[in-house]
Amino acid sequence: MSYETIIVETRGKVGLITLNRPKALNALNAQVLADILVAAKGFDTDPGIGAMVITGSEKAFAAGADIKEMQTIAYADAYVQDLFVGWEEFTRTRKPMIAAVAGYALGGGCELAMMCDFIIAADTAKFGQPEITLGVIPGMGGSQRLTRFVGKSKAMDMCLTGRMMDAAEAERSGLASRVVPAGELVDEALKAAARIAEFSLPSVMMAKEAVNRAYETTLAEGLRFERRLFHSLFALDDQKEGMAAFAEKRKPNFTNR
Ligand code: CO8
Repeated sequence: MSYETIIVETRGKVGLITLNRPKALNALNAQVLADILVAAKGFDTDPGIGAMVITGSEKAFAAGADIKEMQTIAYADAYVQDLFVGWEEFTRTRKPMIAAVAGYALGGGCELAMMCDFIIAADTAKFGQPEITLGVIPGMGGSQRLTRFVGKSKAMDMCLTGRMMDAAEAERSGLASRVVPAGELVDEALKAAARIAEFSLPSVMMAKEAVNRAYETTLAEGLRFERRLFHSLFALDDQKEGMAAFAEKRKPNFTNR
């Protein structure tokens, strides 16, 4: 499979997607969406892959939706085509997806990072929702996901002033799970993904599903959902293996069954 706008590699059990439109600071156009969806779906259905990483360049994770592609779109077309709805498919990826962010993650770039399961930021990362400076607002979840990540006050600040948040502030406010030196970003993200990929895939996928449910439901419903998933894990060989390995003081040999 050849891609126009991304580089796709596997590192052991980890799928790595690197945005590759350097001249446009990895701005997200229709081709980037098409390429990312094919790559992510391919990894999601590949039994040899346990987790994924998506990253950009040193200068930019992604500087937003492609402004030049967007600027002439008519309202009727935006509405009828449900502009950007395709990105929802990316969020249906079932295996863990880590965003490894260096440099600019602006607008759609910040939104793409937030669509991933967690964000590891380089100390050079800059997050922002600058759409207001273009006469629009976030269009792919920024006003909703950023608010859930960092709370109303900071989300309002970001969406209304269009200011950027540096890596330290992003970690402090819960947007990034950790900050690492820029030169170690991809290795650190790959290491985290490789660790996840060593665990039992069904339990990893259920953990992701359970945490995501916290965003969509009440606490009582979420707790019931978690408990049912937890119970169902006792039907797996991997639960028996994981607990036997602990008792026998050895490494578990998970079979994803
Ligand atoms: N779209 C298209 N081209 C871009 C974009 C973009 N978002 N960002 C940068 N580029 C291009 C520039 O036009 C320039 O191209 P050229 O050399 O042909 O002029 C090249 O990338 C390099 O950029 P700069 O020369 O501007 O580089 P600087 O280092 O001077 O500045 C910045 C870097 C600060 C990141 C600056 O490029 C910038 O402000 N970019 C725009 C950021 C922005 O406003 N992003 C929000 C876009 S709107 C949006 O994302 C709506 C979200 C809706 C949902 C999206 C779903 C994915």
